Amino acid sequence: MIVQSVNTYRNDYLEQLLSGNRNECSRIAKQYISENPSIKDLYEDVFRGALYQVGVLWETNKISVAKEHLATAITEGILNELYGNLEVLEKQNKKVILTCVENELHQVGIKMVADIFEINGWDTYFLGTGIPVTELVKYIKEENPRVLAISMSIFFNYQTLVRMIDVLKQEFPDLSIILGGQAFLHKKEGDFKKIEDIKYVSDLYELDHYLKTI
Ligand code: B12
Repeated sequence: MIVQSVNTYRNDYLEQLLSGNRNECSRIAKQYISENPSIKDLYEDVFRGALYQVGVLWETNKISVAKEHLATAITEGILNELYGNLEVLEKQNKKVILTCVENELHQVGIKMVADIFEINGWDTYFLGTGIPVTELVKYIKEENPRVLAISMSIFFNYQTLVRMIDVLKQEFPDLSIILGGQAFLHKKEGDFKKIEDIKYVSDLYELDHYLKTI
């Protein structure tokens, strides 16, 4: 039973993020979890919701770039802090590598994705941003993962993603690749024609379902 509403949590969290109060943000996150022990809800409703708000405030010049950086850094710090307390299901003996399309700098979402794999008993290899595809290919050969998860936030990176997928499909025809990120959120018919055969997963709830199927 959630005593406070999710909106209250999100607004409080956002307010503390913008004041740069990391301790208070951490307290809010822990209080939320004690009332509703769902990491997915915390990540989606509180963290993602607050960071999307940060994006709107930044885009409309209501907050500075410094505040946006601070908000992101605090949230990443809290993800790391919570990581040690994640309740993990039985180990699956399956590996996933997680990364972003080349040139992409947004890594918070894919970091959350890594945690959901982790909770589901997977061994996760989170590479973050800035991995050239040649290096990724080498690493996949070393680790031989069951799944490769790629995030893309900026639609501008689409052609890079297409080239990346071409290389990966040639090198690893049997590798399961999944895609996600807000570049796909407002997709219209035909936008992603060249990668239509690659599985797209919209959020952490859908990811959880997907993980029950493989
Ligand atoms: C923080 C931030 C940054 C930071 C990122 C730092 C970091 N360590 O990640 C920095 C400062 C680097 C940055 C830079 C830029 N940013 Co920025 N940024 C943001 C901000 C405020 C938050 C991003 C975030 O963490 N969101 C929260 C996460 C949890 O959400 P998410 O990524 O969508 O992830 C969720 C799902 O999509 C899904 N998911 C994501 N990936 C994957 C992958 C898989 C496999 C799966 C299953 C699911 C999945 O899971 C998550 C949970 O549900 C957003 C605002 C916003 N709306 O998000 C703008 C935003 C994304 N940025 C934007 C822009 C324009 C830029 C810049 C171009 C600005 C500039 N002029 O330089 C650059 C581009 C840099 C680059 N080459 O990538 C725009 C993008 C608009 C668009 N869609 O084209 C946004 C929306 C801001 C805005 N309103 O204008 N940014």
